[in-house]
Amino acid sequence: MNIFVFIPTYNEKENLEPLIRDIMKYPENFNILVVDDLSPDGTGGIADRLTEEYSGRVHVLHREGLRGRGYAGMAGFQESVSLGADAVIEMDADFSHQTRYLPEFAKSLETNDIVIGSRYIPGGATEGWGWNRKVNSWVANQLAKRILGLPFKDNTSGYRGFKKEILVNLPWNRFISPGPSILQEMLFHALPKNPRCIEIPIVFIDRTAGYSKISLMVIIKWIRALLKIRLAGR
Ligand SMILES: Nc1nc2c(ncn2[C@@H]2O[C@H](COP(=O)(O)OP(=O)(O)OP(=O)(O)O)[C@@H](O)[C@H]2O)c(=O)[nH]1
Ligand SMILES: [Mg+2]
Repeated sequence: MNIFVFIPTYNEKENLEPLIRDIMKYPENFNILVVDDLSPDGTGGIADRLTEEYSGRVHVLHREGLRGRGYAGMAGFQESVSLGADAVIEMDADFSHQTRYLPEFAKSLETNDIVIGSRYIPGGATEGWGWNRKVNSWVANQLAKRILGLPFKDNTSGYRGFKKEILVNLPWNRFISPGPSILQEMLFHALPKNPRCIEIPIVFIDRTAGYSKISLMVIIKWIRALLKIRLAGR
């Protein structure tokens, strides 16, 4: 199976090179697509250099115009499929999502359509979070469940895999998420077709380099976006 690891980046200059080198240690069928939104810190240039070094296995898309985790997601999944992916695993660039789980994701994708790296099933955990981050995450998970009816133990994880068949059938042209609500929007639109889903435990480690792009404004916009997704319906 041809796997693409899709990594959205915005100002991740400390993280991207070690992350790509780490993933390149996995078997040849693991490819990478970086989607960078013209990061002012030069992350895009680092991606370009590694694209040449690992020619054919590492790819980069430089997005122009409005930046956003949601826009990057729409571009990243569709571009991965056009580059020949049979399945796409998305992960953050900040090492919160450990690469050691990639083989298990790939294996689970052989018999499942959607694989979610879950912090909230036995064996899963978060490391390095204070109580406020834990409460925020719990509330976010509840909102995703109640507003959109998402059924997972971890509805806000950004470490997940999708089979190509799911991705090509999503109504991308109706997607409305500029930001992180794309994580929930994808599940909302994928679930009615009864995909085979599994959650696998992951230990999420708080980032040690770079900075989080999540702010109070991002959270408020995320909740508004969930409501809009629900109102727009399927
Ligand atoms: N292309 C692109 N990537 C983004 C954008 N915003 C965030 N990202 C990337 O999306 C991933 C998740 O962003 P983070 O800031 O780590 O947010 P998070 O992981 O939800 O929150 P933290 O746990 O606080 O780090 C990282 O790889 C970011 O670089 C954006 O506007 N465009
Ligand atoms: Mg992060």
